[in-house]
Amino acid sequence: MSKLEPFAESIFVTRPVLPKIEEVTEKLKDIWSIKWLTNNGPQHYMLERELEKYLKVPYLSLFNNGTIALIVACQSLRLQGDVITTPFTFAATPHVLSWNNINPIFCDIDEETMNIDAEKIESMITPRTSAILAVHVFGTPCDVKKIQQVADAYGLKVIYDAAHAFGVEIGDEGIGTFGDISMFSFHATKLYHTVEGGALVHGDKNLKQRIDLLKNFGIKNEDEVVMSGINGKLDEVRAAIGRIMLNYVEEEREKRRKLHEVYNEELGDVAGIKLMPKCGENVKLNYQYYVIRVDEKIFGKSRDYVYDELKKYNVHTRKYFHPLCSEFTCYRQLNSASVENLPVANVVGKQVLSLPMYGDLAADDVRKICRIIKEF
Ligand code: T4K
Repeated sequence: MSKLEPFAESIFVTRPVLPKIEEVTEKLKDIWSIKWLTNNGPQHYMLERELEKYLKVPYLSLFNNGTIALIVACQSLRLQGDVITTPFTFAATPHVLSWNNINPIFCDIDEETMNIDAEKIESMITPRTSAILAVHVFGTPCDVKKIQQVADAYGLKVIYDAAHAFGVEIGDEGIGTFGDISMFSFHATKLYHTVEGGALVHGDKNLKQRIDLLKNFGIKNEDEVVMSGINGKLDEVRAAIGRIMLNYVEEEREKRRKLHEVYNEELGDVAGIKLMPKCGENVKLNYQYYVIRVDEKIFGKSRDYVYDELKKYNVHTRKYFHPLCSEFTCYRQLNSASVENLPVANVVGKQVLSLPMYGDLAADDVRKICRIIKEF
């Protein structure tokens, strides 16, 4: 260990943004006064409209979490057979496919963006392929143009897992306007949250009707159940918290942008540490995560060494996304899960490390974390 002292209190990879408690109790009074707790109440209705505006999308349906939302997205587009996706993502992404009896087909990732390699998708398409499920990993937009071109050429649907990409824009367009459907997660660890929650967004009015039926057991009215749905509803308390949280999101984004700058300054010239990809000036990012890649050959220490040693300083980083989904016991027998098929993902998965990133983190603490890393 170096001369630097461990942090007195644990520094986690992230901390949730919390609204003032008085604001929450104020909103709770509204809910209490009308005794409407869930099932399409006024908070739910208003949050849907407010989020449509904020995310610049035509239609939005709220959900109780992002995973159920993504399961419903597959159902709403009647996907079947195989869906091409990335192994470099959270477990939820391939799991929603297998929960729909769809086979995930893993495609390798781009070395720079860590998103699905759009150039490789075409070679994975077979007559069984029904869609592409791509992820805007760490909020970096996928190559949406190329993905749409491939999808159009083969008549495939495109779903974006935009769990990390709340508020990201390309040009002036919300990230949720690309593909057939996008999913946002509003989990407590996200830039914007409703404690637990999520949403599907798209541009098709009929699809909204179908999605809203699917998330409410398929109940059309008191006399008719028209499809086999699920309970994906977001309750009024969390919808109310979501409405409050919308007032916090820009301030939080700006705080994180500044912390990104501090990390970039401190780690920018460290040999063997690769920073997050640079996006073009037309991309508005959300700075939700700060992720580095440790190249052991150049840095001299492995990612796992950095992770373990930082813990001794009370800094709790995360290896998002290790293991790769293709390494999970439930998927590793798939042909597409082989290391030969996923050479880039298998290297990146051993290098990535998510460093602490949340608005309340002090810039001096970021500098100290970087000094610790540099001393390794
Ligand atoms: N697709 C993608 C690409 C995703 O990343 C995710 C979720 C989904 C789909 C599914 O969306 P949801 O169904 O979750 O809406 C966390 C989140 O639980 C998960 O939402 C997220 N991705 C994933 C990347 O991260 P864990 O297991 O790493 O979280 P956990 O509990 O270890 O929390 C991380 C750190 O945050 C803790 O060390 C401390 C801090 N924390 C966490 C919680 C929950 C707090 O300070 N307070 C808290 O309340 O999965």
